[in-house]
Amino acid sequence: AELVEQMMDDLYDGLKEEIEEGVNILLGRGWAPYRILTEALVGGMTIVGKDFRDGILFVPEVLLAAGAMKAGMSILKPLLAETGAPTIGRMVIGTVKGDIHDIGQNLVTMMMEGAGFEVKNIGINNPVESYIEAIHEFDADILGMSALLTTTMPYMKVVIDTMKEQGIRDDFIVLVGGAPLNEEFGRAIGADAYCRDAAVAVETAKEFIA
Ligand code: B1M
Repeated sequence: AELVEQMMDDLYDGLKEEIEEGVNILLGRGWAPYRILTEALVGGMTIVGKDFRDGILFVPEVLLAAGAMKAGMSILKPLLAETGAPTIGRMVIGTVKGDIHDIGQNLVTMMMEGAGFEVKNIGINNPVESYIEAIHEFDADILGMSALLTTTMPYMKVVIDTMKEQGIRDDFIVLVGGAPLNEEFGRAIGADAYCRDAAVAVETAKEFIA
């Protein structure tokens, strides 16, 4: 627990190598990769988020914290994907136009892959055309969209409305997520479900695929 607190501080300070070291130590102690992710890394980023909101941290510091988080995640990624689960579905995921936050959707990608989904992560700042091209090209069952800003989350509705216009809305399961969303928003824009976190995204995807 002391190490986890230290790692939260290190994440706050954007110390990439210390985070990598901490992840490896916890793995050595037998911690499950998912536990390390949620308790040390996401836990640390939550504190960063609060101080960012309160004007104590600024973009450059938060970028360093994000870099440290990504370094920790990349150690855990192969371990989460290593479950050997058979492929159960195909998903395209991306952050919406105007939004460059990608840590959450990278985490969702890792967890979905670990659960046996094939995932095409199309990155950040996606206009509707990119989503639609990707779901066709990848022959996806599921479209996942992520938004972290109250100003970008309405764009999810643009994507869903465009799918409706093209008559393809019901060919895909549409899941949405990101810190400012909630269930009501998901329903209002016509998504199939809102996913609070990566674990819920996996459970929800499995339910819809079954
Ligand atoms: Co930004 N930022 N940021 N930021 N940033 C927030 C989101 C903010 C809440 C911070 C704050 O004020 N407290 C705030 C938004 C306020 C609002 O809209 N009401 C904010 C702001 C204002 C901004 C800028 C405008 C700041 C500025 O420039 N003045 C700017 C906007 C840039 C843009 O996008 N156009 C900006 C920039 C940045 C950085 C570049 C510095 C950096 C991003 C780096 C990166 O992603 N590569 C950054 C960061 C790191 C954050 C916070 C601190 C952390 C986000 C994060 O990675 N969390 C964030 C504070 C916060 O969220 N409380 C903040 C960890 C991650 C694992 O959680 O992304 O929520 P999350 O994902 C979760 C779930 O939400 C869910 O599962 C994930 C795992 O459990 N989920 C999904 C997410 N997507 C899903 C998709 C699914 C399913 C589930 O599909 C099926």
